[in-house]
Amino acid sequence: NFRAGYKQGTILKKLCPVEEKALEAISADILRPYVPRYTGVVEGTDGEKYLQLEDLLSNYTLPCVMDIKMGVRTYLEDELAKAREKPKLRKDMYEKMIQIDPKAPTDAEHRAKAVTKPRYMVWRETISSTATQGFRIEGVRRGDGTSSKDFKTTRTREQVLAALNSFLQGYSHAATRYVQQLKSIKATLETSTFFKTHELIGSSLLFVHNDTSALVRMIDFAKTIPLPENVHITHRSPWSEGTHEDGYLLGLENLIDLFSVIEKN
Ligand code: 4IP
Ligand code: ADP
Ligand code: MN
Repeated sequence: NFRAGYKQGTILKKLCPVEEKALEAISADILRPYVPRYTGVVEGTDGEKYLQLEDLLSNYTLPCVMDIKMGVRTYLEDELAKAREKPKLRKDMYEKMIQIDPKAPTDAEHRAKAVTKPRYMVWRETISSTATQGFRIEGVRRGDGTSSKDFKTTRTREQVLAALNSFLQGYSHAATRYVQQLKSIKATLETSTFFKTHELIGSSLLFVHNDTSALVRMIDFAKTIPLPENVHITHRSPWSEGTHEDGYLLGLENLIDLFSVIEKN
């Protein structure tokens, strides 16, 4: 999905029209400083189209990196409707499910050796912190170059706090900077036209730090879509089908709270 950019300080991400539209809208919104700079569509050496984005890691050698997926819901309402009309059975998702918990599928799902996408996505949301806290840790890369995606069952506040503490271990300056930047992001979201008019599904916050600096940026707008006309969301209330609520602010507030706890220790 990603390749090295042609220009120093940029990377290329495989073009997705939904994400292209979102990045264009963000370029004209007050959210712009909190998103990697977007400098248009370019063709890769493979002939495919790519979004040219600021490389958030270009000023760092061996940075610590953490991807946190935001929101209480990770699939589009559209995907739910499609799965109901024309259920598509996913063997790959069944396999991912039993690798984590062999008892998770129902008897019928075991017989089919397959599950639908919403079924898998909802299950992932409930075994992680997504459903209750509005975010989940997707992966981290540590300063020693090792990385881990082993957070699928990191669910409770205590478990998340332990994982965040471990990410920040040895970088005592970073927690304060993260708290400050998350608070600016929250304040900006609360007045952003883009945020008012879109639901943000499957979008992440990317945390990057080393010994001397730390940054947080909003990334991944492949499932960030305009809200239907006359639909307004709080980004905080629980979701039920038709509301389009995404839980982004709920997750952001919980994250600010957790980083504040770490900052004070
Ligand atoms: C993945 O599940 C992630 O949720 C992907 O989202 C999602 O892609 C995949 O759906 C799903 O299989 P695991 O993380 O448990 O492996 P992301 O790319 O944001 O991490 P979408 O396209 O929904 O974002 P499929 O349908 O692409 O397999
Ligand atoms: P996908 O839609 O394939 O999930 P994302 O946009 O979520 O892609 O990015 C996946 C990973 O790539 C992130 O977790 C991060 O580590 C890295 N990444 C994404 N955007 C950038 C960027 N602008 N600069 C540096 N790394 C990035
Ligand atoms: Mn992603």
